[in-house]
Amino acid sequence: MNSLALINEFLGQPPNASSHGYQIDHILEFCHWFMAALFIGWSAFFIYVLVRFRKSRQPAADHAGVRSPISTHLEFSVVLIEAVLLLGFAIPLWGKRVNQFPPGKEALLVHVVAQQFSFNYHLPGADGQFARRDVNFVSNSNPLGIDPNDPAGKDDIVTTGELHVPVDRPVVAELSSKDVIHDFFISDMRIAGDAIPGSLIPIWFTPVKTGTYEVICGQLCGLGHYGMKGTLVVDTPQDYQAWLKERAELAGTQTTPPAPAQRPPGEPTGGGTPGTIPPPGGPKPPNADAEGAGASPHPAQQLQNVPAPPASPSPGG
Ligand SMILES: [Cu+2]
Repeated sequence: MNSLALINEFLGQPPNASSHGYQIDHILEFCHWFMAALFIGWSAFFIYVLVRFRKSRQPAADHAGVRSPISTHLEFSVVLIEAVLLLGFAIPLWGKRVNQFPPGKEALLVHVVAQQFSFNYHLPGADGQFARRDVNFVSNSNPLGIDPNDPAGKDDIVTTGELHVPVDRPVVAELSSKDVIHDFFISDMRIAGDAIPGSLIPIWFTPVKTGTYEVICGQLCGLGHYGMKGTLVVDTPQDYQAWLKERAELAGTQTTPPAPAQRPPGEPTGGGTPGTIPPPGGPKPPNADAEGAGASPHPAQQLQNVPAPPASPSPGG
């Protein structure tokens, strides 16, 4: 890091790895030096006043007060410097971040869907088309609710926790949330954005250094917030293509239906996707009653090790 970033480094700011980050670092660094100067100035003035107006030297209060215009000038220059910081640097930088998105073809678009307590990533795959998502399709094996009938979804890539992006290419991350407000924060990229249920909030950055970076949640979102971490891997273009290929192959194997999950003894082995619960009042999976009554031992038998009752009535009659 350059010699102008002493305070940022001292405060634990990791080295910048994005194309716009140095501008943020300059503002941060300047603000810290400016605040340090103000702190030293005001502290010195405070000590001077304590000594200068001590009781032994100034037994009676002076009701006229200060007549010198110096304090007005000092106050005015502080306001001026702050206005220049805000109007000259902070607002234009912010304006650039929210108004000048990279053109669609150039950028890599990824949907970031936050949930308690992880980040899911949805990439469009080779066809560049995102599949439709619907909350009704959400299950343990389909965390984003991707429509299985949408042909655009055949090559889509969904990952949880780890996202790969190529170096030197703008990334547009469209943020949303499945439950509460989270915040997608990558301090090495100098980027953060709230993920709010019901909203799609785009943010963008261009990674300029390959490496592995930490993604954290920047909003207190529940008991597991502290553990809501992910990884951003910035690859060379070759490594990125290899990762895409690997994910596509993995997705291909995942399209075959998973084997039924082993259920704890005594739990009904109904139809439907493992790990999903049929909605209350919805149609019962076939044979749920019969299997529930026949397959699991009678509760009395489990507890007291006595023979099962001779005939439990079958549901049909
Ligand atoms: Cu969170």
